[in-house]
Amino acid sequence: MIYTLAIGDRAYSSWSLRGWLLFDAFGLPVTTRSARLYSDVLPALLAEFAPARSVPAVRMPEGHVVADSLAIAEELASRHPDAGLWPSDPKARGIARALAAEMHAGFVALRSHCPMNLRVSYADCAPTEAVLADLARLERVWAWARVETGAGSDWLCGEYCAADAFFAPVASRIATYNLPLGPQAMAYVAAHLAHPSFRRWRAMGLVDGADQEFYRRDYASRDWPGPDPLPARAIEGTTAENTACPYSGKPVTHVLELDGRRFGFCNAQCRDKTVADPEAWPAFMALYHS
Ligand SMILES: N[C@@H](CCC(=O)N[C@@H](CS)C(=O)NCC(=O)O)C(=O)O
Repeated sequence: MIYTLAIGDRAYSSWSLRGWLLFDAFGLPVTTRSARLYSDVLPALLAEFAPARSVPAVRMPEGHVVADSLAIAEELASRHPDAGLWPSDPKARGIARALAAEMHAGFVALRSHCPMNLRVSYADCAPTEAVLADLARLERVWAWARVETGAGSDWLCGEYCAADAFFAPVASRIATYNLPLGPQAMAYVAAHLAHPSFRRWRAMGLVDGADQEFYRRDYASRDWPGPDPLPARAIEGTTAENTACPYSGKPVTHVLELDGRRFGFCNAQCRDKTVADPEAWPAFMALYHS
């Protein structure tokens, strides 16, 4: 089954992040096509995914398009019942669906005051009363889900499920804008920032294109509260321990340095996303530990 997913900028498009997590976090292979928000490229891409009006949108193996993150979640869950998009327990499943639906429809004040921006980390964003009310509602439904489902893990309904994927961009906003929540909710945010798929998406988002002016804010900044990346850096030349790219197997053209060792990749994008967060990439880490 070959799925093709249309997305916007990885650093900024929160709905695209949800759509992509519905594949990557559940082991479903997907090819992505991306276009910058607020550019002519996005309408051109969407024209190929007609009648979609927004990203994410998926071209199904049969050739038709399914757009909208919630529809994509339901369709993938129906097609891949063993992938775990929804919990198998009926009660937990109903709660997970309710959480995803509320996320899909709500939290408007939080979403508009704190647009997703994975490239920055602010010390404060002067949240309004409406934003604080959204945060209180998040804490309430997250705690409710844990109590009702008996979830003892990092995630709201047991194993990581589509409801968690729907909250990943909100977790990133809480981190980016340093929003105030209690310890249980902050532990949930930390779990998102450390999730392997989230780290992969953010690593790509840090390097795929210029900053978008629309998302710039003048708040004071602080360090990103997620896991610190290993200290890799891009360097010139093609000399490396490996001759084949760990991702494609093609010849090395771009190199990074980590711990005084040099590793090569077949293009700048693969090298740069690895520099951004080496541990996000299992094939690179296998090479690093070899
Ligand atoms: N309800 C949609 C919302 C999708 C959405 O608003 N996507 C934004 C990017 S994050 C978009 O495509 N914006 C471009 C546009 O509306 O022209 C979903 O759940 O997928």
